[in-house]
Amino acid sequence: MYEPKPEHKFTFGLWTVGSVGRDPFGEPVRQPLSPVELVHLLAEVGAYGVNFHDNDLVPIDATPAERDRIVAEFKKALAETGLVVPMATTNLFSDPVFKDGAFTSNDPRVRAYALQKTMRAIDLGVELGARVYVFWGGREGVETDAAKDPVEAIKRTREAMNFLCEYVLDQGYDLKFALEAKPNEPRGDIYNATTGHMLAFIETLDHPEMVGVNPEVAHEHMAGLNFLHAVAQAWEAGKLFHIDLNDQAFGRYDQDLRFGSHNIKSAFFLVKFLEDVGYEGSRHFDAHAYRTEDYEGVKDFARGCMRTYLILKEKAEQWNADPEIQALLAEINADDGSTDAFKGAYSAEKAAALKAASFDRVALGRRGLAYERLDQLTMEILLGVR
Ligand code: GLT
Ligand code: MN
Ligand code: MN
Repeated sequence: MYEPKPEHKFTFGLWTVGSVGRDPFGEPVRQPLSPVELVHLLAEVGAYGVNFHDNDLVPIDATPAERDRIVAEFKKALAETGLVVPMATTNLFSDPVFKDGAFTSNDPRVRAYALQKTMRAIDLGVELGARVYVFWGGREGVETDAAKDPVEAIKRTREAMNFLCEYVLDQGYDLKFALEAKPNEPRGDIYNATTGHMLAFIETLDHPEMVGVNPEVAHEHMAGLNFLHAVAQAWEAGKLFHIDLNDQAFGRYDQDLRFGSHNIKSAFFLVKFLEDVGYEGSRHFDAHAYRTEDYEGVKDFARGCMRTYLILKEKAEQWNADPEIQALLAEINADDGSTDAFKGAYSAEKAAALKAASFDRVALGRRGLAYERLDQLTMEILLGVR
């Protein structure tokens, strides 16, 4: 009943199911699997697609011949399993060369190398079918503001994005960029810390139409923010090009938990939003299994992400069809028409009429809104008793 199907567009990064469970305090707990093995694992659990960083697939020091062999094997695994590659990205954070950032590094040679690496990674992503290209600037930040001028950092990021947009246009690629914000980790503070920052930044680019966002549940939660509101703002602006689904306890380190495993109500309203508005992009799970798991546990993790999404999708349909909820919504949004004359665009006449109108402020303030009842009905649907 909750079986994943291609139309659900469930995708995983190679780095997600491929995580070997290394953390700042501990060594890997799982043997690494090859990209080909990971494609087969994802096919086994029913995923639709697989995404990757350049170096998840091709090691940073591979020769051109090695690259070609790896890419050919990967393409064969995709053909065998039917998996697609909707998104690709660049690793601009693991190698020591990026310890002070890539596009925002103080060293112009590092900035140039980051551009070169990204152009090559874009070529690789496009070769494998990617239509969305993600930028997550994990190292684009500081531990001390003595180190970098934050205005300069924004200018360097803009210069890089403008350069890469022109590169994509020049190549004739059908590719959109999606910028992914994160407030901190691995840097003390990362520039353009939230999806809201990114949305403002995008409008300053030479080709804003090519660039949107890739919001991630955990990253907005790390900033103490309401993820749904970030997603809704991106959607309303026509900028929701991709989404990273996972979970995260507020106030903790970067956890990347299985989707819906921690904040059930937030996950519910998120799924309901994506389904209600008809978001057509990938549902990408950027998370990893607990460090306690072997690869059977990794499959449980991946299946759990998709299954929870589909359960919440069904709950959203139930919520939308619930007569009592709908009656409450109708009451909440009722309009007696008494303010029709003031609605819409400004005119001097409207403003004058509105200034002269009288309102029963006390009565308006006394009205009960029944949100307690509405939320309890929501909880009862989620808890399975309704
Ligand atoms: C990294 C990060 C994610 C980003 C990935 C894309 S890599 O795991 O934690 O949030 O989406 O670069
Ligand atoms: Mn993350
Ligand atoms: Mn992510």
